[in-house]
Amino acid sequence: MTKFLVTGSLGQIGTELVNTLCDRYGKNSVVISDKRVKCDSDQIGDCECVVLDVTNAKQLSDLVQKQKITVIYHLAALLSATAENNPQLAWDININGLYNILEVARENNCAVFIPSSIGAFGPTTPPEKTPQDTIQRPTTMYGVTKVAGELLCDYYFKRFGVDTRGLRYPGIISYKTLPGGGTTDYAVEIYYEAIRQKKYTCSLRAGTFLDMMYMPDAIKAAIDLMEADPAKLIHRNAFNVTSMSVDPEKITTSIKKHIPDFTIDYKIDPVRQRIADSWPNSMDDSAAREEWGWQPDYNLDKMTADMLKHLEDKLKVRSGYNE
Ligand code: AKB
Repeated sequence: MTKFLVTGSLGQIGTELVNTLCDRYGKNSVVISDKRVKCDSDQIGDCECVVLDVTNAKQLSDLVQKQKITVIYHLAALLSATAENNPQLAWDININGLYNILEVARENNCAVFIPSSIGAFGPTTPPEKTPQDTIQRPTTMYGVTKVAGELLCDYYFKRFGVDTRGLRYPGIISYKTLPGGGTTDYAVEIYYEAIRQKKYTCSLRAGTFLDMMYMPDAIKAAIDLMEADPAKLIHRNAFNVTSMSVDPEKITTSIKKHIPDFTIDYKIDPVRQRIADSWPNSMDDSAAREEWGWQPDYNLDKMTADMLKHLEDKLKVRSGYNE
């Protein structure tokens, strides 16, 4: 029987992935874990939930053996801006945590899903339509951990046969759980503030183009990759995947179609701007399309309409929003 362990389950992607896995495979097939305790939150349904610190190798190994885990979705990690403010902690969680996951997978024959990021690229990477295989010299600790993680996953597959698979996620936009400490967080906050105040002060400059993706596509990509025929996977780890390349002005234009008096102004966060300037403007995700059939369901306008509809319900504020 396939039994899933999700680490970092209370994070932005984790809260939505666990619900999808529970619906798809049954709640007895999914073990939800997070370093933070509050696992009985209604965000994560009624799947079994345990406290797990991925930097604690023994705690992790005991859990995997006791629960007879066969597939690990390893989401526990620090995001880019937080990692830049605490690089030592970022190395510990993002690299030592991943190493523990790969070791436990090797010892117990588990498959592993690992999210990499557009942060694995740097200022010398070709910024437009960034190829799957290209220069990766990131200038942030987050990026260093992502590139090292991609290489470590390739190594565990080639050397030990561990079934590692992964995606280079762009910024993920969602209405259920807020991201924490990322460079692309503005692209979530802007929708909340559009509903709450009809105005938003953005931490990144107009014209800062980055790849983004709506959460349903991010979840679909992870599950499709893990279910893909391994014989067709040439890359396995760190597939470029994207749905749209946008800047704050493009998102503003899309929001204004529903909330015409929405306005944006700018107060630049130098740490986030420096990170964003070192990342690609847009990625080429043709390898993912060719090797396992990746295709997004949402473009910017479709995502905007769905985000605003759900946030209107969630925040219960009347905004004069046009359906
Ligand atoms: C971040 O901004 O740190 C993340 C990412 C793109 O990896 N959302």
